[in-house]
Amino acid sequence: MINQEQPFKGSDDGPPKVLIVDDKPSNIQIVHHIIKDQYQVLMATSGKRAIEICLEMLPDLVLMDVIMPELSGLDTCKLMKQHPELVNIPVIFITGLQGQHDENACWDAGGVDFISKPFNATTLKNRIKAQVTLKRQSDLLRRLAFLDGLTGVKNRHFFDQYLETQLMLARRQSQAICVLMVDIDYFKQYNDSFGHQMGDEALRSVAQALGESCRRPADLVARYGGEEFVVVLPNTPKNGVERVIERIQGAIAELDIHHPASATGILTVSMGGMIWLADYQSTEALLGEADKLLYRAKSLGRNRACI
Ligand code: GH3
Ligand code: MG
Ligand code: MG
Ligand code: MG
Repeated sequence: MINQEQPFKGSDDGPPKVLIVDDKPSNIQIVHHIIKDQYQVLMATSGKRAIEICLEMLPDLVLMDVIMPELSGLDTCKLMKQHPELVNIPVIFITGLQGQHDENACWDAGGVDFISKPFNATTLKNRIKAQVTLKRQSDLLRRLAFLDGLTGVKNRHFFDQYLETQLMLARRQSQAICVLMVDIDYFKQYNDSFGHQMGDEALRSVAQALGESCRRPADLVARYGGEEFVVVLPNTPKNGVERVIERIQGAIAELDIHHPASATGILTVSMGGMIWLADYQSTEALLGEADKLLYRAKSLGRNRACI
């Protein structure tokens, strides 16, 4: 399961964020003192609070005490591994427990490393560094794997997973969800008139205009293929969809891309938007309906939206 950006969120600007979780504040202070110069340090004295901070701050690493009242470190880690947004955050256990059985329990809970107390500060720093480096590299790869190279918006692969997740959420919460197909009008002729490089430039501009028109964190713009984009608007009823469509049309008009084959003289798009309220079926069915509506917008003369 994924969430736009989200498993892929986790910014790499600024020093990496490390969350220290321990029910004893004095233990937190010891580790804090060792790592505070290299990392942005976050702290939690309970498993519950740790999860809240993880969701809010998306740390690059968690240093987790094992024995804590209420939610243990092991259970906190297990909860993180079940959470789509937190599953990729590595957890290193730091504990006074020594037995093989205790170590195994940490691996089983989903930990990536296990450090016994008392620990050597240099070893601790290096083991943290190894995991944080790995995390940043895999974040980067995940981001690249889900981006369209030409336009910089998300690619089809990401869209497929995102739509699946959002449909599930919408179904569970009985919310409306809209999928909007956006296709550039007479784009073959645009390429024929101005060449592929200008065509690519126009695709990038359209992608940017779409991104600026979809403002909620859960809204997604992706390149579906060729000169076709797709927009997902979770929890958006019809009037909200109409507003987004108007913004898209405004933003594309504002690009003011000269296009002789277009009736208006500038590049335009046609859109087909399918809104589902309760009768959710498959993602394929939803896309099929949106595609039919796009086709209708084309046959009615282009530069319009059918929803
Ligand atoms: P319609 O208004 O019916 O959508 O007509 P159209 O010409 O836009 O549609 P058609 O499907 O006939 O052609 C799509 C064109 O989009 C074909 C190709 O020239 C162009 N295209 C697709 N992908 C790319 C790309 O990555 N870069 C460039 N420059 N052009 C592309
Ligand atoms: Mg403890
Ligand atoms: Mg087209
Ligand atoms: Mg097309």
